[in-house]
Amino acid sequence: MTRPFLPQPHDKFTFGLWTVGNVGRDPFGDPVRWAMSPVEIVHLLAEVGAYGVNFHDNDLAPIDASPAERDRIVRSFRQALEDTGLVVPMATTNLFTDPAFKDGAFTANDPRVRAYALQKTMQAIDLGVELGAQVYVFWGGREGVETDAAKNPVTAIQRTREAMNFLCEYVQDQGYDLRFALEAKPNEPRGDIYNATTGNMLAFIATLEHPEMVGVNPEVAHEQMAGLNFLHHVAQAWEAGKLFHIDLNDQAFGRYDQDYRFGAVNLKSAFFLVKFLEDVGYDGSRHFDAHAYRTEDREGVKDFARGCMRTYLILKEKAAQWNADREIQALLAEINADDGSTDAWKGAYSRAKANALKAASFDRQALGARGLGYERLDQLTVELLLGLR
Ligand code: GCO
Ligand code: MN
Ligand code: MN
Repeated sequence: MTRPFLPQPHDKFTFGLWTVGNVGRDPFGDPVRWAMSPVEIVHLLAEVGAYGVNFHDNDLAPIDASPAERDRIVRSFRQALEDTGLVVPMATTNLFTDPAFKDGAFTANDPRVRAYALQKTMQAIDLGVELGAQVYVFWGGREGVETDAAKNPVTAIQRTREAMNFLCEYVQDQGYDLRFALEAKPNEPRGDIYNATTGNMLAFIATLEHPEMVGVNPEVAHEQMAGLNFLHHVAQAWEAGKLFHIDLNDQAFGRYDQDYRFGAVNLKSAFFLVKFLEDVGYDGSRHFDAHAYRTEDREGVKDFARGCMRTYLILKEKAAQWNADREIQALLAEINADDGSTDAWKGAYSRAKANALKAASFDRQALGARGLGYERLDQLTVELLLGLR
């Protein structure tokens, strides 16, 4: 059980500056850890074996940094990347911390805030691309409301579309090789956030002027906090060719935004998620958007980061074991057995097929009486996860 499960570059494990750099502030308590500089964070991530580091514009340079200060910070960050070999696959904009964004950014009622948000995003895109990012994440942190008296939700959708169309054109105009990934979240920090689920985002993307440039960045905790099945959202995104990025963490249903270590709460869901990503051959970043418990010091933060990657790799091995397990596969074959008796009605519609199907007879009672063996299948899965197979 002490096998290393060492992360490799091809695993594409990434962390945000804001994740391992989280100082443990919460609505009730002050920071419990010293803030690390971006350079220190890069070295910590290299030490634990991560492949890449992502950032919000203001994780790197404070919002009020002078141009000279900003250049100095970017230079030292770039040097740290060179020294460690870490890459920057993704970047994003902080459109939620500053009080200017208290009513949202692209959906704010004040047109000056909306213009400022576009300006800030273009500058952050420039910075991200400069450091190598190929995916740009949009998480609508404060794009929402506490009261629907404040804003018509249709207006919010239209404003978001206008902003995304503008920014897609900006990227094309600059000749950047960059794709956008929209990240849904149902609530927190706003009472309700627009485009609350990955499914909402997928429907929204189809209404954009350059839908091919835009995909999603689903996050485990975000669907789970709404009581939804995260895997099903990821699967829909994948099937639509829109899984551009993924945020891995964990979360108990009905709680505050917990951002726990990957696999810390819902191990079985984490297993099926890893199995899905590996089975379909998802080759984007596995980004851990989580942070260490507030109880942890610097060593505990490393334990947290190593734990995220280690759990992923263990589950990946379990997935391979599941796929190779004779009993499980035999059950699956039985469950999916097809005696060919319905072949004549399969596939695309034709009037002849429809008429033949309408005339066919089925033994409804036999269909209903058949046991499917899912109890056994699930128990085998549980025992495999518990190390008994
Ligand atoms: C959250 C979000 C953020 C975003 C980040 C990158 O719940 O706060 O998950 O961590 O992922 O802003 O876009
Ligand atoms: Mn989150
Ligand atoms: Mn996230």
